[in-house]
Amino acid sequence: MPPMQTLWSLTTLHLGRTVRVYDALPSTNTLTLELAGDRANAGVALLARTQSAGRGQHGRSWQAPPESSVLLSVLLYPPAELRRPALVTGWAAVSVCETILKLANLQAKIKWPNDVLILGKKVCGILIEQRTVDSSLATVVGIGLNVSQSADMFAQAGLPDACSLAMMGAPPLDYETVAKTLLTELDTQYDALLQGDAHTLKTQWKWRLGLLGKQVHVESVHGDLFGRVLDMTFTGIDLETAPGEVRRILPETVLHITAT
Ligand code: BT5
Repeated sequence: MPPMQTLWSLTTLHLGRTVRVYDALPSTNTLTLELAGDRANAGVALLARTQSAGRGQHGRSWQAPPESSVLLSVLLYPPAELRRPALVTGWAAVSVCETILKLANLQAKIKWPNDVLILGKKVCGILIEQRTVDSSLATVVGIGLNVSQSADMFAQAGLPDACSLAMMGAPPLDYETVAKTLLTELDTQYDALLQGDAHTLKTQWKWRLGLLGKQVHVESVHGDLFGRVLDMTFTGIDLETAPGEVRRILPETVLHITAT
């Protein structure tokens, strides 16, 4: 176990009551997954100043210079009705967007399934990993949110489509302040879900995705589909593929959706 630098204790309800802050980790998600075997760790959050092996999906890497970003993972054991990856990702993405609005007064958009963009550039990526522990599903929510990198830093890293809050005109922010605000937002939104209110999150998620009524190209594990988005929920996307013909698509089968 790498040496821990600090321990925070936020006055939240479900997550972030314990935040382990590390100077350096290979990956906050990897260490959080190791903690998932013990349910006493429910709600714990891990924050790193820097990662040596930050991970994206499908073996891709996440790059961030030290102290430039929020590099955060949270461990939860959601009840059965809150386990769907689409919902968990939507909850994290909406919480990131609301945090950005609060701290930087910027409107971010969600790019299906797990990116948050400002003016078309990626400011945040989300990595959800789930493991069965006894009979419950441990869910690790990893969030990388760029705070202070410059355009030059992204160009040098070969990431021309990335941005940070600073680049988009946010006031000076440090990654610790952003992490605390984000954890509080995640907690508030999670509490609403536990109280049975998934409607508010769904409405925010749909608006931030911006796909309702649009003609889209859906790339799914079953192949490509084209049509107009009639509705979106965490359990299905209704796509009008021809006049009067509506297909319901499982969100977890969808790799990308792009407006055409
Ligand atoms: C993601 O994957 O976007 C999820 C990234 C999750 C990172 C967090 S950091 C804390 C926690 N611990 C971890 O080890 N991971 C999580 P994906 O959709 O596969 O996107 C990865 C791609 O985003 C890379 O291949 C690059 O093209 C790009 N990328 C890498 N670093 C970036 C950055 N800082 N900002 C924007 N894009 C980046």
